[in-house]
Amino acid sequence: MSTPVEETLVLVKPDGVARNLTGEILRRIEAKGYQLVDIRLVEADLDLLSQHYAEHQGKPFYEPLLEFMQSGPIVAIRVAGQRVIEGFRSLAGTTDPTTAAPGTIRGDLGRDWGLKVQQNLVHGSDSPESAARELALWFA
Ligand code: RTP
Ligand code: MG
Repeated sequence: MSTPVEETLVLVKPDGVARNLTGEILRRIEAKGYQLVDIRLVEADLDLLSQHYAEHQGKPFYEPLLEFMQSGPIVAIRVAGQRVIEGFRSLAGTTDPTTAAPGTIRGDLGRDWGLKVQQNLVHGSDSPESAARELALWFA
């Protein structure tokens, strides 16, 4: 039995775009062997972001998170491959960039900037259900 190809949504968040790390992040995705299927530069509005982050509504970091995600352009990427959803989460590293493992995107390239929200360079869908929902939002 073969492993089916799946798709995930990767976002290079405004901090990653502003720091000119989009190429480095794409390089890591391609070097891992995943396929770039579609890519676009997006200025996300409140409507898109509140749908994207619906699960976090009411949490203390929710408002700063939406503000941060509106602070500049985002690169949205549709990425395909076998087990790419968990594979990209592994490439990204854990949420807090200060302690994310070296070798990961967040661990190698991210840090705490003393701001109200973790600016951690990338987003990756966390399940097949999230991936389908988020890809429909960002690639409508
Ligand atoms: P993402 O959804 O962006 O891929 O990140 P994640 O699964 O690792 O983290 P999640 O828990 O879904 O949180 C979404 C984003 O909110 C920001 N955050 N800041 N305490 C904080 O300052 C804090 N907690 C979460 C991060 O940007 C995180 O990626
Ligand atoms: Mg998440």
